[in-house]
Parts: sequence; C-alpha cells; structure tokens
Amino acid sequence: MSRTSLSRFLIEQTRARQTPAELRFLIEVVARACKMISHQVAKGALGGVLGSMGTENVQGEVQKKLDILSNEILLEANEWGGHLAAMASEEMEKAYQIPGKYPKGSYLLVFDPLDGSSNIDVNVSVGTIFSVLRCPDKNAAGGDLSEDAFLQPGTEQAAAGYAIYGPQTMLVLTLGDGVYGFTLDSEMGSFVLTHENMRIPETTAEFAINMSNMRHWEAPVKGYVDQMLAGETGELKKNYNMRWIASMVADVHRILTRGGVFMYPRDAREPEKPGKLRLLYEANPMSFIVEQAGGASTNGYQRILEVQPQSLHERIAVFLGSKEEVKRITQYHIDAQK
Ligand code: AHM
Ligand code: MG
Repeated sequence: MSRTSLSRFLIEQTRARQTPAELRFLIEVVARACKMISHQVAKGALGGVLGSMGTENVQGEVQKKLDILSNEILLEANEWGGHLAAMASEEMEKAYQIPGKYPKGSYLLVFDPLDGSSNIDVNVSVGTIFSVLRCPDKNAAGGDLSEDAFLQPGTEQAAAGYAIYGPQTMLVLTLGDGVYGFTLDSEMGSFVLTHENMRIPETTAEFAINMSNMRHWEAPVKGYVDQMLAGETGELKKNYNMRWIASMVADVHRILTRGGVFMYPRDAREPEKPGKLRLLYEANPMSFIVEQAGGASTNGYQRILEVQPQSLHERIAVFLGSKEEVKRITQYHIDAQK
C-alpha cells in the first residue's frame, strides 16, 4: 500500500493550491518539533521530565518541566529557518524575537507548547496546539516586532494544527482546505496521512464540560446543561453522554473523530477573566480546525474566528464542535440577553 507522508502531502498541496513553499517548510519544522516533544513525553519518569518547575507562567499557572522543555524545543526548531518573523507562546510573557543572526520570514507562529499540562504526571494524553499568521507588512522592515502584529482575528490564520501525544502520536492540520490527520510511524520517524478530510457529525449526543464548575456558570450554560442532563424527559428529548479529559487536544480530537460539543464557559470564579482558554493559542487554532471539519465555534454570542484580539494572552469562552449543539448553546446565550 502506498502511503502519503506529511512531506508528500504538503508538496502536493503546494502544487494544487499554490501554498507558499515557506509555509510548507514551516509546517514541516513544527511537525519535527512535535516529534521531539512526543519523544520526551513518552519517556515520562525514565527521562526525569515529570513534575513541576516551581515557577509560574504569565497567567499565574504552575509550569511543568515538560511545559518548559516543549517550549524550548519549538523555539529552537523554528528560530533559524528564515520562515518566521516572530513567535508567541502561552508560556512566555512577551513575543519571542528571531535572533539577529538569523534571517526573518513572513509568518508568525503562535503556540501552546504542551496543552493539558495537568495530565502530564498521570499519563493521560496531552498535546501541542499551533496557529500560523502572516506578518503584517508594516512590521516586516526589521527591528523588534510589536505585539500588535499578532492581534489578528482567527479568520486570518494561514494554517493551524495540533499534535496529540496519546496511545498514538498524531498531527492534525488545516491549511484552510479541510482537516487532515497524520499518525506518527515511530519506526520510520515520519507522519503518515491516515485521516483524510476529517468531518464532525452535525448532530451529537455527547458533551464535554468541567461539571465541577457548575455553580459558577452563567445562566445560559446552566440552563443548557440542565436540559442535556434531563435527557429524554427534557426539552432536547434525547439522552446525552458526558466526557471530560481536561486536555483540550484530547477532547477536540474525540469530537473530530465522533462528534460532540466542547465547552469552557466564562464563570464567576474570576469574573474579570472571560473564560480560561486563550484566544490566540487555543481557541483560534481549534476553531479554525473545527470549522474546516464542518463544525462550529462561538464564544456564546459570536463566531470565535471573528473576535478581534486585544492582547497576546487574552482569554475567551469557548463552545465548539457539532454544529447543531453549538447553534443551540449560542441561541441560549442570545435569548438570555433579551
Ligand atoms: P493548559 O494550557 O494550562 O494546560 O490549560 C488548558 C487546559 C485545556 O487543555 C483543558 O480543556 C482545560 O485546561 C482543563 O481545565 P480544568 O482543569 O479547569 O478542567
Ligand atoms: Mg493550553
């Protein structure tokens, strides 16, 4: 059986869609970095990589050793190739400038180096999420790139993807023309196309939310989840199943595979924060992937991809997955405003 490697897929895409070679190179470099992260994650206790660093990131979250290691792997892999103008990471307060000794390119890379960190020590799937933006021309001239260059709505993404480090390591990718999944053949060391044109079923009977926060939710979310829990006797008239892995990559991967709706609403624990997940590193790339797979994604009121970011580490409420349910929860929010 002839197999399509990630490299071949990218070359064929480049030919068919006139994707710039620089973008192809960028994706290959990110994929290579993900292979290295996968290798580190798989070593676990044997590699001495489990546990915390004893530091906090800019969002006040405890950093795990693997958070830092994964961040360094992505920076080192991507800084020298000449394809990037700058990078931004969930684990770094400020944008990362390409060192002066290397050429600069026309793309920006934004990532959450290891999402789902709370699962690292318990051997549950984690992942890397990334988003690629074009660097606005006005900033291309040289010198340090301002943070403003990254503040583009998700509709401007040139590519987005995630790697999931689970029973298999997979890379799931969109270049804006469908979603493709590649499984890492660890013997050959290459990603092989195994999931062509991934599609999210429009309807579902499965939802994902951290139920322990229920008492902090806003009324529309509480009302919607109450109806799902009521099952056949409620207004939705069907029984729902619930899953919550607490790794967005793993929850989104399940939804891409068999449907479902994922929710991380804003809540009253920290009222000044509009949700837990980050717009640039998590919500935008995942929303791009989900929409490209035929699903939908909103913050309860608006399509996430159309939200104009105000700052690098901005947070947002996220409702994404099967179209019918995302439409329903969005309607609950809109009705609550009337
Ligand atoms: P992280 O980027 O610090 O790992 O946080 C994001 C993660 C998501 O992967 C997941 O959906 C969510 O946080 C889980 O949050 P909670 O622990 O509140 O259930
Ligand atoms: Mg994350």
